[in-house]
Amino acid sequence: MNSISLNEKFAISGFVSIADASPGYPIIQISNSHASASISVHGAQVLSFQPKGEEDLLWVSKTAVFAEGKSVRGGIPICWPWFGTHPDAEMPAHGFARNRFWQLTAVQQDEHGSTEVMLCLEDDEASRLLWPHAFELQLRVSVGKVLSLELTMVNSSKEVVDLTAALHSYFNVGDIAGAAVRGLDGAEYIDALQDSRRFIQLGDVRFDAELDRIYQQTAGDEFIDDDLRGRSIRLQKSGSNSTVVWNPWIAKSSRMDDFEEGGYRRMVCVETGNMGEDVVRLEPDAAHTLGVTISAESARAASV
Ligand code: TA6
Repeated sequence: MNSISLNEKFAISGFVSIADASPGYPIIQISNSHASASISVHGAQVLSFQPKGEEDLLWVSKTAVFAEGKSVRGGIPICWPWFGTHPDAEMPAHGFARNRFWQLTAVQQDEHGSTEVMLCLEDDEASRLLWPHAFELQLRVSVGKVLSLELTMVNSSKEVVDLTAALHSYFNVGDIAGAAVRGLDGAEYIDALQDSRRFIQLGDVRFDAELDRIYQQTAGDEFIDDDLRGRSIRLQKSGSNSTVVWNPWIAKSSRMDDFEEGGYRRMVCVETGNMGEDVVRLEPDAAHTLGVTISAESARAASV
């Protein structure tokens, strides 16, 4: 993977350039009239999205590692073809798509001044050792006033496959004490910290300890309210009927070398996906698209 050749093929002067975060680890840097953003070709992982006049909506740990085989701690890792741990402990958590270099296939400016980036991943000998099926993944990212991601998964195999997946988004908050996730009131969730027992969400989700929940039957808009910054981040979903909310808090985050000290106070994961009972079953040659649109609005406007 060579950022020099990628630049020659895909750079757009004044809008898109590609440079290495570490040798052989290209990052796509985007700056247009609406926002700036960055996307690593490894894992097709959006790392930042900063609309003009806003602080970055995404969080990345200051001690994140940029190396093949491991997703960057933060941004929007892609969990596929399974979410969470695998029954076989030898298999990587959250699948393998986030741990590999993808192919950058297209970069363009659209008529509204947004920047579109397409990346894809197909099965190969290595992937088939982990998951014995032919597939094609395509991620379309649009960077404009809002950030849109569309992950299309194609079952190129001759078998019926069951998939779980997530756009595992880490959002930037001023301080976790003043953060809340709104839009899940009344939803049933599976609590990963209470032996996967089920509960009903009452009101907004607030944080005062480790929290790790899979909310089911959640297809509507969700909001991350950030009191300190006086803003809300709105999530509009497509192809998703489940949501994970996660904060590792002190003990769990301190056990992760790539999680900066105290970082748990400045982030919350609200993950758009097909998780828990929201399994995607694809017949041969069938496809599914999982999408999220992320935007910032002032908290006052959002509460109207
Ligand atoms: O989405 C929540 C979760 O499943 C947590 O249980 C935690 O494991 C988190 O994902 C991060 O997983 P990772 O493998 O990226 O450290």
